Amino acid sequence: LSLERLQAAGTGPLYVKLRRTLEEAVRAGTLGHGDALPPERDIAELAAVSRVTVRKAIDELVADGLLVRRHGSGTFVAKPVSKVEQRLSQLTSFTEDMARRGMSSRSEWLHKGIHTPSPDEMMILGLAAGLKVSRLSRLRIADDQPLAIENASVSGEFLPDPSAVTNSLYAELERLNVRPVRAVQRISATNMKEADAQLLGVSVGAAGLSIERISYLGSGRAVEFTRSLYRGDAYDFVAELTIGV
Ligand code: 16G
Repeated sequence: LSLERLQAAGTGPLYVKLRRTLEEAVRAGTLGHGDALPPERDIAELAAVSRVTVRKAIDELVADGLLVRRHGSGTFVAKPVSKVEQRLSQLTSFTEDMARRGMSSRSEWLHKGIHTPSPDEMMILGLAAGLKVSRLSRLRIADDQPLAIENASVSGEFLPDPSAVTNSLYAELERLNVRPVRAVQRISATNMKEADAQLLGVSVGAAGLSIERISYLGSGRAVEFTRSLYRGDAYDFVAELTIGV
């Protein structure tokens, strides 16, 4: 980043030239993926431009997804994410999905506990009065890339001890003979709020997919009610369609 670089960056307003210079630095590897950008004040001084110009150039690169702004820690070069393509017709677990792709998966636990159910959980899981619910919240990571935040609620009748789930929830449900065989999933668009963006390593306001899954046993009883937030830049959900009559 220097005055000379900026002058060599073609024509147009200063912030556009600065944006091009920063893009070029990432392309050339001078700024590596995950690297922190120098403070705006330093960039302004190096390139001999105003802080308003720096802010504008950075804002555009954040909107493009090349840079990520994290509150309290600065601006970073985004890590490119490899997209996951997931079929919408199969009831699989995250662990299985990733293993099938040859990727390693792990969870960073945010919460595991037994609770008195909320009215939503009570209704959706069809809980009898007095029954508890096991809640499991975690950040799901594949090949060191955070992909989703999942908040699962499972009827206490089927999963009395959430601490028994160390990695795969479905593997534990299978062991307990209550692995779901059918699920209904709802996907909607959302923008990331600060706390979630921080966990997923994306900018506040980045595109996300909010996914709700309710899964059932063969008997029709609901086992799991999971609300997840997936990175919009990391997932393609693919459904096969057949002609309807
Ligand atoms: C998937 C499911 C989630 C389920 C989890 C179990 C979606 C949107 N969600 O991530 O509902 O709880 O798999 O994964 O697909 P696990 O067995 O690896 O813990």
